[in-house]
Amino acid sequence: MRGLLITLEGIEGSGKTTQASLLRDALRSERIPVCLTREPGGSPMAELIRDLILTPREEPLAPESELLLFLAARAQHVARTVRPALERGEVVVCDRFTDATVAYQGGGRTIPEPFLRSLNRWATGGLEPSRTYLIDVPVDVGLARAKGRSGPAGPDRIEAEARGFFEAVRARYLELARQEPERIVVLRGTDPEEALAHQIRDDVHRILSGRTPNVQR
Ligand code: T5A
Repeated sequence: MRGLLITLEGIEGSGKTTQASLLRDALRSERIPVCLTREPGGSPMAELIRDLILTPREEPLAPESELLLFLAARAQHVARTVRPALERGEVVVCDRFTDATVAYQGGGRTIPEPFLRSLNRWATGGLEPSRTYLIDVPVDVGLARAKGRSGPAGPDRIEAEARGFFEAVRARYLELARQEPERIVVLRGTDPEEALAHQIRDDVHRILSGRTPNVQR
């Protein structure tokens, strides 16, 4: 595939969505074809699954069901949005992807990591990002920002988890970055938005000039 898959990860309120759209704007202004997308979601069907997962309801969602819904959304998103954009040669900027499952369902819900990795491979057909920016913030900072942003509907189903859940998610993200330092770049999410945007833009330019192909296993 000719395109490039870039993902942004981090706990709630880390600033992923802000950076994903700043990167999209920067690439667009340079006339580089770009597809900004997100998980869960990113295609009409996957957005419906997103709503199922995140909207708080009376019936609790079992962790196994939650995992399979994230994977169902991912398979649909990859098939309908990500692969077609990569085949058109676009830079795909994706707000969360496979690492989120390892961090949240692995770190947060304690589902074994090898099982999660195998499901991720199956759902994506082995597609992996060329670069991932992990925007790291202390849990208190992230949750305070997320709280400031959530509307009158209040927190979504996952945002309503206890603080310890997010500490475990953050720790697993940082562990992933230690395991894969060539792919995952850790950024300090308490830095100003513009400074972070610069670091990401410079790194993406380096990748585009070297054209690291997408990893396909
Ligand atoms: N999930 C997802 C799983 O459990 N498993 C999975 O496999 C997947 C794919 C999805 C939820 O699903 C879970 C993870 C999540 O719980 P989401 O749509 O990704 O949720 O939403 P959130 O992570 O909740 O996204 P947020 O919008 O809360 O956080 P962002 O995107 O990290 O933060 P952003 O950019 O919206 O910024 C939040 C606020 O902070 C400010 C912004 O202006 C905004 O007000 N901000 C900064 N302030 C100061 N300095 C900076 N550098 C700032 N950057 C942003």
